[in-house]
Amino acid sequence: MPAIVVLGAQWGDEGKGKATDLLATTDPIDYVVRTSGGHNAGHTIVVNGEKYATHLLPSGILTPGATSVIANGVVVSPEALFRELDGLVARGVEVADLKVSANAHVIASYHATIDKVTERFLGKNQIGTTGRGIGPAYADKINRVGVRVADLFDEKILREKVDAALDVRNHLLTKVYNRRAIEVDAVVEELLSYADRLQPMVCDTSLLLNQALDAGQTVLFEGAQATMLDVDHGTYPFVTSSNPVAGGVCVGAGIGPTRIDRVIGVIKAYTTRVGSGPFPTELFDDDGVQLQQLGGEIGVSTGRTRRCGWYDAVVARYASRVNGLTELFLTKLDILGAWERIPVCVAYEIDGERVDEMPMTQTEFHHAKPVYEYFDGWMSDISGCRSFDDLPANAQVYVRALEEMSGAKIWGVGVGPGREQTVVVH
Ligand code: 2SA
Ligand code: GDP
Ligand code: MG
Repeated sequence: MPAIVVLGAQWGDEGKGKATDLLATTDPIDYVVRTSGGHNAGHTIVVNGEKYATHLLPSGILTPGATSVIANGVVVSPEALFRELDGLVARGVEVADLKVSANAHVIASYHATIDKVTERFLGKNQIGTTGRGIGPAYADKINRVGVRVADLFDEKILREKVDAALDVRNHLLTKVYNRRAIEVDAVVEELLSYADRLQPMVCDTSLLLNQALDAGQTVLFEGAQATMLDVDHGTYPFVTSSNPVAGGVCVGAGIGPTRIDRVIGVIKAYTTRVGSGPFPTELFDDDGVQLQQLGGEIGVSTGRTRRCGWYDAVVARYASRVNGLTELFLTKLDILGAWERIPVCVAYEIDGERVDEMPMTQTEFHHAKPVYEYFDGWMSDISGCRSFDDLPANAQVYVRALEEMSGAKIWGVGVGPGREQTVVVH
């Protein structure tokens, strides 16, 4: 199976890091690749009880023998990149080989400044971004005034590009937001300070990955954020500024769609979301608080509390459809061991009508009320289960029911954060 995509099927934090790590340690993987987003991601991996978090780096950085790749679709903060690498090295981790695309766009500190100022300006309409400068960096890219990794190696070109980018930004900052202008010299100096260390990692990652696939090597594309945060297919405008869906992998890595063999959607046995935006199954009662606490639902990058709700099969079916999922990996089933009765959203009621698929407009989605079906809980600790047959009968029924209503086969179930706490279903 040469090309495998792992992506988020809900609003993020489904356990993509764990799924990637699991795949990379059970089968030999040659490359682990990030294709979208930046250091707004937070992927947790637990190995032998030790917890690691990756943000900009692919989780594969912890897998000996695999080369990690940050491909063209990613927005790269060199400061965050080296901080993360140094943090892992300081913990004694032997970091894998890392390649960075010459075409990836660069996040400078002013992007984070603009991100935060814009959020403050939006007030109650704010997106709830991670404040990492992701949106402003993608905006520069689309406005064709972005700085790319390759530009860091030619000071003259770098200065021209920063100058062009700040032209518009400074007008907005000084005239609309009433802030000080950002100085070209300071940005150029900041970015140049990373150039020497970055240069040996930089290459044409599209060529590298296509050659690897031609040679029959295995490439794992690790998603960041998730389907419902996709700028085209998510709950716009409450989304991130990239395409975390499967189609985004081709654009973000420079490979063709015919290359991809498996698309695995990672999905929690319940739902969480960080930041603003609609969330039909969100709970505002004790169940929500309990899911948040038992599930340890706190943002890996920003430490924000995640909003919690029941499993939403409409979202799951939508994710299966827009990503062409071949499989689902269901995580955190163990967390549901505390409930006697588990609701699952099977459809929505929108303005008095039952709707079985994701509604066409955001207005309808904002009005969607969950229609629940109820399942008997198993009221036990399943974190020690290692095969499907080990799971209590009610947990097996729950998994099979979710599979039936979610549009893709479930190949694995997470019963704890550890690499080994997994049940393979098929
Ligand atoms: P941004 O910063 O422009 O990408 O924010 C836009 C929206 O995307 C959401 N977003 C995320 N949602 C879940 N997890 C993310 N990563 C971190 C984690 C989040 C954290 O793994 O925990 O630490 O808070 C992530 N990154 C972006 C964001 O909440 C906005 O709704
Ligand atoms: P990602 O962004 O999709 O990689 O997910 P995060 O790392 O942000 O959040 C997922 C959290 O769930 C992490 O703390 C994981 O260690 C944890 N996790 C993943 N799978 C399981 C599971 O099956 N059970 C439990 N209890 N925790 C899990
Ligand atoms: Mg996360």
